[in-house]
Amino acid sequence: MAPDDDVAALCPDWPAEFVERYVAAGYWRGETFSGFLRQRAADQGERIAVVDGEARLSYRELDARVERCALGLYRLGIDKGDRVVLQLPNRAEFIVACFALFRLGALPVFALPAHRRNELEHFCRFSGARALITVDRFEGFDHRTLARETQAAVPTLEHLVICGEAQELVAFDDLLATAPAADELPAPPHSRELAFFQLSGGTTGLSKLIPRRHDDYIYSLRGSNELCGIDADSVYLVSLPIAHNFPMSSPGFLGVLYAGGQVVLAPRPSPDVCFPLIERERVTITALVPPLALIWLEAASRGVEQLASLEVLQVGGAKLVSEAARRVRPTLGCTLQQVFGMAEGLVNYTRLDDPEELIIHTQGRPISPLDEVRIVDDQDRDLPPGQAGHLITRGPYTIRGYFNAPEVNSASFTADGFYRTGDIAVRTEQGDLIVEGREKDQINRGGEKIAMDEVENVLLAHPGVHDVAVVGMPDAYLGERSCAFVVARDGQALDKRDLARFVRGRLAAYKVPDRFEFIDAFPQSGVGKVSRKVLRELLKERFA
Ligand code: OOB
Repeated sequence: MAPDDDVAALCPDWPAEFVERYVAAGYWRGETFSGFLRQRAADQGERIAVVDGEARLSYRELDARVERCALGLYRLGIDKGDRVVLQLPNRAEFIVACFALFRLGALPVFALPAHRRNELEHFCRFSGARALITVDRFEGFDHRTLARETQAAVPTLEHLVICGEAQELVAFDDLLATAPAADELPAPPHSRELAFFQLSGGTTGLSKLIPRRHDDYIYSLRGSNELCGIDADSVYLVSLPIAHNFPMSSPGFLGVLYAGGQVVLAPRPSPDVCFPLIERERVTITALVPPLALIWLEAASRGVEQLASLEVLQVGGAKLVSEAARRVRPTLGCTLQQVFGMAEGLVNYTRLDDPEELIIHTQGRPISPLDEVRIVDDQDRDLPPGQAGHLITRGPYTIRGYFNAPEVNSASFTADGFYRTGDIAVRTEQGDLIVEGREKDQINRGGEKIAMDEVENVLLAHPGVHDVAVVGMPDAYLGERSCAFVVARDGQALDKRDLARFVRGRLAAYKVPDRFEFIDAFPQSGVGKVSRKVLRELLKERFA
């Protein structure tokens, strides 16, 4: 799409009656991201906002950097409504770039550092991005080269901005050279306007873009802060990749900045990095996916003195088994908070003062009294408490549709605007939710989502592959891993390592199948569709 297409027109909005309802309830208050940062800088400018390694930025310094960065981007040609793909690890530059784009009304598209050629190209092309902001190298990978390759493939992509060694490209630090004069920046955006795009985990092929607005997202921050006990004295450690919706908004770094608290950035989520940071910065709360929680529990059993300040450990993104949930308080000495959320909106939390058994066995309740959560059967009829069914939802921070995807939208949303989450859940008599499973064609690998057909489509492009089907297999540590069943072309001998390398060059490493199984032909489930169910059975047999 062309950069000057009207993006807003391609993002379904809430009907007027719902806008009125959410405004009347006091949920949508007309605040914007750059507006609240400005306010915090005015109210408590000398307090520390962000800690990145040895660098400590006060609210005043953060706001000043954001203004400079906004001017730098504006002079480069980035203006209101322009999409900018942001692919940065957990560094202060992420937060600066993010708020600078918010200030301009330009729209960040939040890629993860793990994303590779196919994904990045898709985000840039599909959003019609004018710029990509990335890093020189991260975890041994050369992002600068990936940026150049992406630019060669996507005509709209005019600018590449690099954090670190930029070579001939635009250096992020150079963007910060000049402080803007009073009227040098354009008017800030309105709270009802688009603020950014999150990425969907994806169930069919490539990730969809999730349009979020200032009003709805900031409401979810405020609601989360209240339920997570966040205030100006909170210190939040960003352990997970910062661009993901969980560490961004539940309450995440944005919630904590909204409250005037302190955000500490961890370059990696491992205990050897995070435990010393928790001790040094007196961290009070952080968020993990279940496999990392298991690693932290294991590490903490060798001593938890470093974690003395930690009050809350949030775990979400995938189901935490109750045996692990039960170990959190005795082992880490803090309260567990289960978080069942989605980038499309709805977030559920166990409450900090819930009875321990609820915290261990449920995935909590929605943020908002105006979250409408229904558990329905195959005909969308409501089911009583205790009965498992499809979870569908609408509310003051759940989107009404993906960006530029009318067909997907008609399948993923009901006619009256409920989002079909693809999750199978039960609601207890008391209103707590328990996630029982999933109906969507997706593998949840320890919180990282894999759309099976995205991986299949990549493998189908391999010259030796005739056909392929990817299925999930249960795993004690990750919850699920992926297995690709491959039919070779004309009896060719295929090498598993070569297939893995083929996928790794194109997609995020977590999407590379954990296992490859060769098979002569696929079991069919009628109408020529591969039966994943039969393949999963086959996997069980081969494992046994
Ligand atoms: C979070 O967001 P996404 O968009 O990566 O994934 C959403 C999906 C949910 O539909 C569900 O299938 C699964 O991830 N999920 C859980 C879960 N939390 C998420 N399944 C079982 N138990 C949980 N606690 O993953 C996300 C976004 C914001 C906050 C937290 C997680």
